[in-house]
Amino acid sequence: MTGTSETGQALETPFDLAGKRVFVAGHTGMVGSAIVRRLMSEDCEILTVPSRELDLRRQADVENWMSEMRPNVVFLAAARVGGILANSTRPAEFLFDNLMIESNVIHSAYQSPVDKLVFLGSTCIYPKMTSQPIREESLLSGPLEPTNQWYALAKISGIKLCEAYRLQYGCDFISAQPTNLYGPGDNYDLQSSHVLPALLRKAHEAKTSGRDFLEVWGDGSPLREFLHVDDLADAVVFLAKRYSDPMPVNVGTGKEISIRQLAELICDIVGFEGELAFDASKPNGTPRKLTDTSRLTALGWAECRSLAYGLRETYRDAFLENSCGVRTS
Ligand code: GFB
Repeated sequence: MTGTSETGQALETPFDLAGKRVFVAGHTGMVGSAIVRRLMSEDCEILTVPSRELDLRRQADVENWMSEMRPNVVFLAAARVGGILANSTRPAEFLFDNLMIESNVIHSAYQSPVDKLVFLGSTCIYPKMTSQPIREESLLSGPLEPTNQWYALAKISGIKLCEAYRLQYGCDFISAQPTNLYGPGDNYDLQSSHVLPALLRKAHEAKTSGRDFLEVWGDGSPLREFLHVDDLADAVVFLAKRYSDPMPVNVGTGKEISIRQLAELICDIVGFEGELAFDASKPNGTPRKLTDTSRLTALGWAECRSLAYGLRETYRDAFLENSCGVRTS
């Protein structure tokens, strides 16, 4: 099917992944590894490269690798990521690393040339205070949340790079904005992790060590939306095939939960019966971040796991079965 985008650009949908050489940048991370798992059911050749062999922050190396490997499709999931503490205490890394990775991969994808590129952003690109649920049109309509402004600015640049290369060179580069993610391959290091893996680990350790409280950062009031990473991977592969437009697409569940409720749910799943102890010296971050997913659902995609189901599965399969989140490689 051929159509026209909001900017008048010709669209080619559905885009066929069959027989294509598909590069997943960031394949060892939580998102990249989920995309690789999802692509295994597509009739395509998956290309990956470990970071010790290719540092995506180095322009010449990326250009050489891309011109040698000639991928037809790129999923750009490589990024410096982390939770609220890592974001606010390592601003240079979050800004510099992400800007370099995006610039190098997107520019060399244009040079190669790559037929389709899917850039993975984040819902933290949206203003701290904006109408909820958040529509894609809210981008750049107000100030960012200070705790993750560095990461957000880099991700906004990635979205704009995709848009710019589409406008100037006609590249079919799109971007998806995932809400807060969880699932296999998550980071359980308490200094750099996101809230969900941190609370799973802390609740598990509190239970096994007989402690009577679980420390929860902030006051428990912030609202967040959580999406299983395998559902995200399904959505981005869906978008690669069905979407061709400069407007980013939110990927979420459209359902929110407070941090207090999340902590209670995790305690229930883990079987920890102690009290919640809120640490107000830690930041709350953005008060609410619920995505409007109507652009994605109008295309025909539906998220499948409930949070309670996905959390049980993650605790059992990704945490307990995997040395309680301790990475062995
Ligand atoms: O997941 P998180 O680190 O990041 O924190 P954001 C979410 C909320 O959970 C904050 C609270 O209000 C935290 O204070 N929280 C409670 C905890 N206990 C804990 C804990 O033990 N560890 C952590 N980490 N948080 C991230 C951005 O924002 O969202 C990233 O920093 C990214 O850049 C990601 O965009 C999607 O949800 O606030």
